[in-house]
Amino acid sequence: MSRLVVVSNRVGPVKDAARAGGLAVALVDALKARGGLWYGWSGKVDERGNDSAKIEEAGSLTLATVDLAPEEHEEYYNGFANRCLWPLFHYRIDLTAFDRRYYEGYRRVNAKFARVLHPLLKPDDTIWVHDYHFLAFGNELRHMGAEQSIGFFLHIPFPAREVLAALPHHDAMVRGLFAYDVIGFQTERDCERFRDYVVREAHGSEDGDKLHCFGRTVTVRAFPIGIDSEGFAKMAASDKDACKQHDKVTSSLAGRTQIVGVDRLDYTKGIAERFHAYERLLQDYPETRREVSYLQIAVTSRGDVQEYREMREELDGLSGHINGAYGEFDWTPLRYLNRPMARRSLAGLYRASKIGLVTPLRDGMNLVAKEYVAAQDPEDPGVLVLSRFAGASYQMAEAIIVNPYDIKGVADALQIARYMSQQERRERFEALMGRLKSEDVAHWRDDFLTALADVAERRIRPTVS
Ligand code: GDG
Repeated sequence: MSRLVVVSNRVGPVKDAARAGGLAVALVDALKARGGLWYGWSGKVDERGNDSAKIEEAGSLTLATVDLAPEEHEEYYNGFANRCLWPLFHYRIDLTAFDRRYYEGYRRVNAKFARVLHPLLKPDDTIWVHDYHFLAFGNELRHMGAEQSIGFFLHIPFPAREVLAALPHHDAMVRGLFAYDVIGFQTERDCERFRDYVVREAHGSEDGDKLHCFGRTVTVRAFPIGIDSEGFAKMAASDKDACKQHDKVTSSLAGRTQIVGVDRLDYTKGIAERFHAYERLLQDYPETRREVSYLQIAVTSRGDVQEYREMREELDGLSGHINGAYGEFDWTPLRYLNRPMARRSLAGLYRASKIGLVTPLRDGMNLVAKEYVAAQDPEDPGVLVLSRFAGASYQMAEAIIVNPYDIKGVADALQIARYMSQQERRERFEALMGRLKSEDVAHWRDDFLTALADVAERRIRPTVS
């Protein structure tokens, strides 16, 4: 079997992969099984922004990382990736920074990553590139003569044609993607939007799961990412820290129903709308007061981007308002925490919460929805309230599916969840959990790598544009 090379913006952790979550575990497992190289940014910003990789051996796998210079970090990471592609691909054109400097920096850094990796490659390596930080990476590698099989997986949504067209360099970007052999998306909807762009905007043609355009052919398919469902369920039910957290939360609730939300603090996650919906529940159904408790964990991310600072202020204001207006000396309606929680404790927290509230305005997949279900007690499971705009909704129809913009609709869904019978909860849980098990993270990884291997077998070596 050929060596696997994984390319992602951040590398690792390897030692503590189980603490970091399913994706790290899945990649580490595959890298260990085949012997592999994990390559990306070191997370360090260094004046010199070195042009060579730091190599570390971690058992049977190798880690290779590169530092970024301050200007590269600003233009590639904070700039084009997080202030342009992230908002645009999540339909927030209003927050998108269309700055040519960012685009040029992104291209330069993608080329630098390719230049540093190229001499480390072996002729029969299989290369798997992850996410929106590296849209241009495959094309840069091809220009350097790389002939290996290269697959790309996009973790975030692919936007509608008209939205993508707002990006000044959209055509060059999509053309660059055709350097890959397989392009994987989270959902069939993302594939449809990509095909629509290629056929109507770039005048390509489709043939099953193949797309022909720019003189090249790529395989385009949905590979919905999963979690380690069985491992997570086991952790929630029997890990010492998880059980401790579960018991602590349960006793602090004193019989109240807990609603839980867990998100990276990001404007795509719809946290403000969720706070409004919770307030609407307390308003429209006064009997819920003192009977429910909402815990929102929102860990700060990308704190040096202005839009994130503004959102934080808005959420601080809203949570203060809800607690001020509805709280009582012995009841805090909303507990809003910005500190991260250990993964094991998180599993116990999910299990102690009768309602999981996952209402992003747009999300590639959303792993929290899957973790919440996997953590439930099969005999007496909680209810998932899930946004229709999360990729996860296509695999999780037995959740209560909501429109996160419809504040009243979400409040009503919470009320339905509160009163759902145990039998209905169990039926929904069994259907959801069955699918989580068969479509877990190992399935996702193996499915993608098999698709890439199939193409490699039949492939004519691509030419560069
Ligand atoms: C991108 C896409 C796609 C959160 N708070 C804590 C904590 N978390 C963990 C969760 C979950 C992960 O972070 C978040 O994953 P999501 O899928 O919800 O969201 P993104 O970070 O936006 O991820 C997304 C994903 O890539 C994978 O393809 O699903 O659509 O946007 O695992 O549990 N973990 C711990 N403490 C916390 O406080 N330990």
